[in-house]
Amino acid sequence: MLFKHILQRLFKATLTAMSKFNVVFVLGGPGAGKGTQCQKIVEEFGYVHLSAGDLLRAERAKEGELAEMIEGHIRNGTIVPVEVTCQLLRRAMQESCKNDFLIDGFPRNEENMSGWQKEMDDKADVKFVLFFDCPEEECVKRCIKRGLTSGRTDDNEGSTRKRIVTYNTSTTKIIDHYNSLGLVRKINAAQDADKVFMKVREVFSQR
Ligand code: UP5
Ligand code: MG
Repeated sequence: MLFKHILQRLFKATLTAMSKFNVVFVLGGPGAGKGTQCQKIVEEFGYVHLSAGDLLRAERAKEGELAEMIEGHIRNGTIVPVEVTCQLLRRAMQESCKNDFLIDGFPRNEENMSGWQKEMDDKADVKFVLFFDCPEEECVKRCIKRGLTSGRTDDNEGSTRKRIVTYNTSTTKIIDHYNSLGLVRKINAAQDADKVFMKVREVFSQR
């Protein structure tokens, strides 16, 4: 009887684990190289890349009722309410019909993290956090350079510096939190992109 009960519990736990999404959060300052490295991870390790920023920009482009609010936050480097971002992420995850996700640029603050936990803890397992560590001035330089061609309304010095303030005041706490759980894989992002990827590859190969 006890054996049957244990088997049933084991079966149920296995089914739950199998049906959950696997998530790697990808964090780092503006221009640290999150998107660049995610593309490489997709090519080599077959994850689905979901950039929270890209999803918000796509939502803004629809010019619906959220567009103005999203644009205000992007331009000021502040953070869109989690209900909006989390819903976009969840929808994209479910529509992809895949299981392994790189979630790039989220969670950025405590509200993001608690909103994610409330909505997604029973649907997704956060395997680890890939953290691209890049000096501020290098971040600014990269974003300004990209601004020459990107068309992004936040790729200018003023918006980039505001994004850095938000990153320093809000996002670093989230990285510290996951670090205290032993979940952060820190990569030096201030080197050539291929060299950065060599370190990223080591992290994913260990899995
Ligand atoms: N580059 C990349 N790697 C390089 C290297 N090793 N050496 C030299 N150059 C390198 O790279 C940036 C630029 O640097 C590119 O030109 C690249 O070629 C070059 P990229 O890979 O794009 O860096 P990334 O870290 O992705 O920078 P990004 O600007 O996208 O980061 P942000 O975090 O600022 O932007 P994001 O799109 O995630 O968010 C934008 C805004 O959306 C936020 O400020 C916020 O207002 C809002 N947002 C939310 O509110 N909530 C969210 O959950 C997410 C976003
Ligand atoms: Mg990006």
